[in-house]
Amino acid sequence: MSNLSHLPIDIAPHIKEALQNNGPVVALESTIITHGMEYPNNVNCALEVEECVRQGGGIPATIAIIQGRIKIGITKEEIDYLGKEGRKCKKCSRRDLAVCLVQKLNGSTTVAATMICAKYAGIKVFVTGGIGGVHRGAEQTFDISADLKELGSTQVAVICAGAKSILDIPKTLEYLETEGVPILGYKTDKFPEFFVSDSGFKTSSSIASDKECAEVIHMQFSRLNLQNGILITVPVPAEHEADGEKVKEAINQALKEHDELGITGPESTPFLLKRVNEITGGESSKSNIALIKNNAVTGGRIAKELSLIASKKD
Ligand code: PSU
Ligand code: MN
Repeated sequence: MSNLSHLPIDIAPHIKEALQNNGPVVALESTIITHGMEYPNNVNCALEVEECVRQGGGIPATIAIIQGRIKIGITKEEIDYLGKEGRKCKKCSRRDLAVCLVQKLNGSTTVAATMICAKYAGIKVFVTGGIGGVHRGAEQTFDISADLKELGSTQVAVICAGAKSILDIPKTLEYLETEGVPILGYKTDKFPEFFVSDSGFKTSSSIASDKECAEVIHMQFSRLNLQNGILITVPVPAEHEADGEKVKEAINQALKEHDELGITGPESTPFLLKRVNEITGGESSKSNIALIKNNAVTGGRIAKELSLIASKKD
C-alpha cells in the first residue's frame, strides 16, 4: 500500500488489515449499481456478488466515492444508498475523479476509475461484468472507453465476461493488443461476448487454472514489474447463456435508437445497456446477473491463489 495520507480515501478496517497480510481482497466497481441496473435489483445483485467473492475464498471491497471521499469497501447501507441514488450519482471515469473529490459529490466508479482506486489501495484483483471498449462506428465517433487505456497503464487484473457486442469486439481486441494487455481466457481460448460464451474471436492465451491465473498476475506485476493491467475473461456458464440471435437483434435495435437520438459521451454505454435489457425482457438481465456472480466466485478463487503466492517468503 502506498502512502495515502494526502488522499481523501477511506479503506474499511477489515480490508486494510487483509491488505497488510497479503489477503485475498477483490475490488468491485459501482457504476453497475448506479447506471447498470435499476433499484432494487442493483442492490440485491451487488450484495450477492460480494457473497460470491466470499464463496470463492476472497474478501470483497466494493469501491465508490461518497461525498467526495474514495471508499474502499463500502458498507451494505452505502450500497443501498448508491442504489437508490442511481443516476443522480456521477459516473466517474479517470477524467472525473479529481472534480468529484473536490466538489464532494457522490460518484460511482467505472472500470477505469475502480482500477485507479484499487491500485492506490494495493488491490490487484478486480471483478466486473463487462468492460467498456471501442464502440461500433468509432471510426466516425472516436468513442473509445477510457477503460482500455487504463488497462494499458494500471497494474490491476480485471476479471470479466468479455465485452458486449454493443461494442466493436475486434477493434477492442486490437486496442488491447497495442496497449500490451494480456487477454487470458479462463480455461478457454475463445473471447467471450458477455451473454454468449464465444464471440468468434480469440484471447491472447488460454489459462488452465486459478493457480495459473495467479502465477501470471504475480509474474507480470511483481516480477516483471510491467505497469499495465491484465484482462481475464470468464465465459458465461452454458446454462445461463442467452439466446444469441435475440440479443443480437436487441443490440441492433438499441444501437439504431442510440444513433437516432444522437446520444454521445458517457451516456452512450448506460443507454445501450438499459435498452438491451429492456428489449430482451428478463432474459438478458438474468444472464447478466448469473455471469457477474460466476466472475465473482472465480475472482475470489484467483485472489486466494495470489494471496498464497504473495505470502510465500522468497
Ligand atoms: N459494460 C457492461 N456493463 C457495465 C459497463 C460496461 O457490460 O456496467 C460500465 C462499466 O462501469 C464500464 C463503463 O467501466 O460502463 C464504461 O463506460 P464508458 O464506455 O462510458 O467508458
Ligand atoms: Mn465513451
